[in-house]
Amino acid sequence: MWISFAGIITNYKDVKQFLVQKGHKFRSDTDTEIIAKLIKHIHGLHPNYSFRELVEQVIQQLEGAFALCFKSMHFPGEVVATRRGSPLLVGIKTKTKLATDHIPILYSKEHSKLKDTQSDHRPHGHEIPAHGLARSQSTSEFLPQGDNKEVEYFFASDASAIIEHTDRVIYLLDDDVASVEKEGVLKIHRLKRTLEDTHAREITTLKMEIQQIMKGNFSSFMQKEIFEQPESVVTTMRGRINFDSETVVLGGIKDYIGEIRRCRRLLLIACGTSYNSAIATRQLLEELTELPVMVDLASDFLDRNTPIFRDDVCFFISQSGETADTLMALRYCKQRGALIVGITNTVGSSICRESHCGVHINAGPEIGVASTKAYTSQIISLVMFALMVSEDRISAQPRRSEIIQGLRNLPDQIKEVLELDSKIQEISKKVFEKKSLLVLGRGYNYATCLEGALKIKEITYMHSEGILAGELKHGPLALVDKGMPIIMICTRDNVFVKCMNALQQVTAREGRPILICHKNDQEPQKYGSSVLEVPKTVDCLQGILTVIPLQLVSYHVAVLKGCNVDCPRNLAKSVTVE
Ligand code: UD2
Ligand code: MG
Repeated sequence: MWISFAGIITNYKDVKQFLVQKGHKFRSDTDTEIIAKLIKHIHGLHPNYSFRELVEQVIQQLEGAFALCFKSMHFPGEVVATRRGSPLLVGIKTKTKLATDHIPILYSKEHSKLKDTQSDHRPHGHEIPAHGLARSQSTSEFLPQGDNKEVEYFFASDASAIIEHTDRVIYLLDDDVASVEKEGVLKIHRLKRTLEDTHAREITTLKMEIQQIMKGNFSSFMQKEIFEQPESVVTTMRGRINFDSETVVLGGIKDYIGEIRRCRRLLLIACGTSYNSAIATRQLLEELTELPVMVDLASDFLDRNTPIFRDDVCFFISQSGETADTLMALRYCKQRGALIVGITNTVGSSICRESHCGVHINAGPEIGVASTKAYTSQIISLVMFALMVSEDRISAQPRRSEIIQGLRNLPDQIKEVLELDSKIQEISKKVFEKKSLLVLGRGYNYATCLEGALKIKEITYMHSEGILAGELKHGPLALVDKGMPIIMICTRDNVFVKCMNALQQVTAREGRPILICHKNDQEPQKYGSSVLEVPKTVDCLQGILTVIPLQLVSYHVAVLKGCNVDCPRNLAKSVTVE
C-alpha cells in the first residue's frame, strides 16, 4: 500500500485502538500508518470491494482534515484520491483535446458501516437518500478525442505543483472520491447526494503563469508570505501539539530526548534571520531546560575554533537547510562527537540529511528572499522543543500550560496584527525618505529589533539598527535627536519598567518614537508619535506578534522606494557559496 497524506486525523487514537483490538501491529506513531492498516483491515473483511469502495469505507471512519492518495499492489494501475478540509486537485494531461469540459459525479450506494466503531461524526449537508438517484452515466466521453488516447493524471494540493505539466485541472470538493481505473478512466464518486451538490466537476483551464498562480492576489511573494502566517504557524504545530491534553511531541526528536536532557549545554548556531530566531527563544530554552544555552553566528563560531564536546547538543537552524556557514559549523561539531539537531524548512536538504535528528518547521515553501514566515515558524519549533524537554518537570507545568494556550490563540492574534497593514502603510510614508531607522527594545523583544532592522536593511537598503534598550546609554543614545526615526517596542513583560525608562530617555532628547505596544495600554502610548497596538500573549511568544508590524514596515518602505521586494540587490535566497 502506498499512501500520500496531508493533514491531520483527529480520531487517530480511537481508530488505532480499534485496529489494535483487531490484532493489527503498528510500527510507527503516524497518522499515515493507521490509514494504511485501516484499509487493509477493511480489505480483509470485504475482499470483493473495489479499490474505490475500500477508500470510501476508510474515509467514513476518519475525522479531521486531510487529503489522501492511495495506490496498492492489489489494484495495479489504479489510483484513488479523496479530500476533506485539505485542498486536492487532479491535473489532466493529454496529447489531444478532451471531449468535454466536465466530469459527471457518480453516487455510490451506501455500504453498511464498520461494526465496532463509532458512528460517523462527519458534518453533514442536507442529505437526501441516494437510492434511486444514483446515475449510471458513463464518463468515457471525457477521454481524449482523436488517435492518441494517452492520458496522465497528477494529484496535488496546489496548482503550482503541477502547472509545469498541465494547465487543466479539476478541483475536488470535500468527500469527493476520484479514482483512476483500468484503461485510464477517471471517475468522481460521492457517497451521498446532497441538495446543494452540483452534479459535475468542471475541468478548469489555468490561465495564469506559474509565478502568478503562486503569488495569488499579492504583489510579491514576501507580502504573500507575511499574510500567510496565520496558516503557516498552524502547519508548524499541526500533529505536534495536543491543546487539550497539553502535550507536545516532535516526532523527529522524541527518540533523542533522554540524551538531550542529559547534555552539558545547548548550542544554537545559525546565520541571519535564523540566528535571530535563536535569540528569540534563548531565554525560554534556559528557563525550561535549565541548561546553559549558547547562541552563535555560524561564521563567528567557525572563526573562533570553539571547543565542542561529546555531551554538547548543537542546533543548526536554516530555512533552506543549505546555508554554507551553518553547514560547515555542523560538520565541525559532528566531527567532535556532539549530537546534531537540525531545524529546517526543506525536507531532504543537506542540514536535514547530515543532522542526527531534527524538526521540519513545515512553514511551506518560502520564495521571497527576505525570510518572514520561516522566522515565526522557527520560533514556534524551538518553543515546542522547550515544551517537550520540560514535560517531566512538575514545577514547570503552569508555565507550560500558559505557553500552550498562548500558541493556541496565536493564529487569531496574528490575523489581528495583520489588520494594521493600512496603518503601517501610512506610517511607512513618513519614514521611507529618511536615511536611517533605529529599532529599540529589550528582553523577549530584542530579537524582534534585530530581525526588524535586518528586514529593513535587506529590502529597503536603508540603514537600520536593532538596539538593545539596555545598551542605549552606553553609546547609541548619542544618535537620538528629533530628526532620528525610531521604532520602539514596549510590551507589558518583566522588562516593561526598564523599557519605559529608555522611552523617557529618548523623548527627553526630543525623539518621537513610533511605538509597538499592547492594545489599550495608555502608559507608553502618550510618548509615541504614532502607535501600533498588538494583542497581548505570553512573554515568550510576544516576539511573533511584534515582528509582524516590522515585516510590514520593511515591505511598505521597499515598495515606496521602488525596490524589488522579492529579489533585493546583492542577496540570494540561500547562501550556499563561501
Ligand atoms: C513526520 C513526517 C510527516 C508526517 C508525520 C506524522 C516527513 C518529512 N515528516 O513528521 O510528513 O507523516 O511524521 O507523524 O516525512 N530531521 C533531521 N534533520 C532536520 C529535520 C528533520 O534529521 O533538520 C529528521 C527527523 O529527526 C525525523 C525526520 O527528519 O527523523 C522527519 O522530521 P519531521 O520534523 O518532519 O518529523 P515529524 O514526525 O514531525
Ligand atoms: Mg537527519
